[in-house]
Amino acid sequence: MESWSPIAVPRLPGTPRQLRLYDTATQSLQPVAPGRAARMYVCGITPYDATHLGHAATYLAFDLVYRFWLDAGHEVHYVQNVTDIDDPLLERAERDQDDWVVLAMRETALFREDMEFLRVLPPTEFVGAVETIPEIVEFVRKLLASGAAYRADDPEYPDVYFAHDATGRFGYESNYDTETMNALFAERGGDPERPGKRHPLDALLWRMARPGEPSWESELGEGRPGWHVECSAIALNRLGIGFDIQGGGSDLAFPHHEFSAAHAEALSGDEPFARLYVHAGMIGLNGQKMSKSKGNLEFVSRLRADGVDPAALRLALLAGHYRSDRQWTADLLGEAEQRLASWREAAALPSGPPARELVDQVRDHLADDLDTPGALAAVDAWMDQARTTGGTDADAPGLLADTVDALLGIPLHRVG
Ligand code: 5CA
Ligand code: ZN
Repeated sequence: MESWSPIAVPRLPGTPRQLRLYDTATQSLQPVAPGRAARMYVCGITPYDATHLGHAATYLAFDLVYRFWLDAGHEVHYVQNVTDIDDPLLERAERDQDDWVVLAMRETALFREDMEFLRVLPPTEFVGAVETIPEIVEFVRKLLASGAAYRADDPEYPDVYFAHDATGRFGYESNYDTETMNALFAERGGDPERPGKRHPLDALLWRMARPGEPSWESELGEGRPGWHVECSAIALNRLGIGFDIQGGGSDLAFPHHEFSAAHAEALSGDEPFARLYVHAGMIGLNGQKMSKSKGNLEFVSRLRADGVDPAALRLALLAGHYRSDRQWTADLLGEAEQRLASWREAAALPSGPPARELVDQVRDHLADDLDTPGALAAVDAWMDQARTTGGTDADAPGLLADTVDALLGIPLHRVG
């Protein structure tokens, strides 16, 4: 499907660094994309409601990876999906007496606007589940043929399931023990109790058509895809096995990323699906994880309608480390607005202290598992110096502005 509009990213002087990120599978910091091409897959939205600040924070984290890679001169191939057919979408459409296709189109359009507003760079490919059904069918067909998948023992609905242990290394990505896996599987869209499965942890690949549900004709029988296989097929077919980063929020570490990896590894006979599994922390509101099901939400579109400056919103979300679970508060936005005003003041000065070192300091912080609090503090320090002792470097304010624009996506010269 259509992505959103690209934006120009300034080029910076100096030498880029090697990015290191925390990898959930090895539970350690790992170098990222050592080669020239860099390939990333980030799990996209399920478009049944508007983009909230939790989604925004997660996409901002991977936007920083993208920006870091551009700075390092990589050729970036970034794929993001849209889960435009799945149970939560159908349930919301039913609840609101809405057409599920219209709901998905409307919320996806709003998401694009929200991403543009936040100056998130568009993925090179933005791909819906519905438009890839033929790919998914072929993927499932091959898994069935290889014995990694099987039909449920249910003559009425012989749904296709993935034998979770088909690769012999199930659990390597999330590192959870069996008890935790069982609990999270049940909590996050799994169906452990479904009769006819060979094992409670086996995951749905193809759901045969039920009366009243949308379905597609296929070699597998009329039906619709399961969730994990969607990301597995979209990523594998566009990025190939062993791409650099599989990303998303930490709520996707299990079962979603575990199964996406297992499906693709079983299909290709190769491993790993992704070199690194990178997870952003959960944003909460009023003491709980922000989630559509709990209804404790702050929407990007709402703040947009209130006239909030997108640069301030970015700064507010980047003030915390991407991996830490954190709470959203109005104070965060207030602090970010103040910080932005002082940065803009400095960028408008006719001269300042030399800023070449600052560029490298910001790069160093970001290279260290996207340490945005460190990067923001480095910019603050330059700012203080510019204001108190001043400086004679006439290029410095412009370089400062280019640095925060290119690496953090924060325009200091007001746009729009
Ligand atoms: N469509 C699937 C992924 S294939 C999905 O999880 N969609 S979603 O709309 O529920 O979430 C979109 C992205 O936002 C995912 O990466 C998810 O991990 C992330 N996310 C959801 N809630 C939060 C939150 N409260 N804080 C941070 N990230 C979140
Ligand atoms: Zn996904």
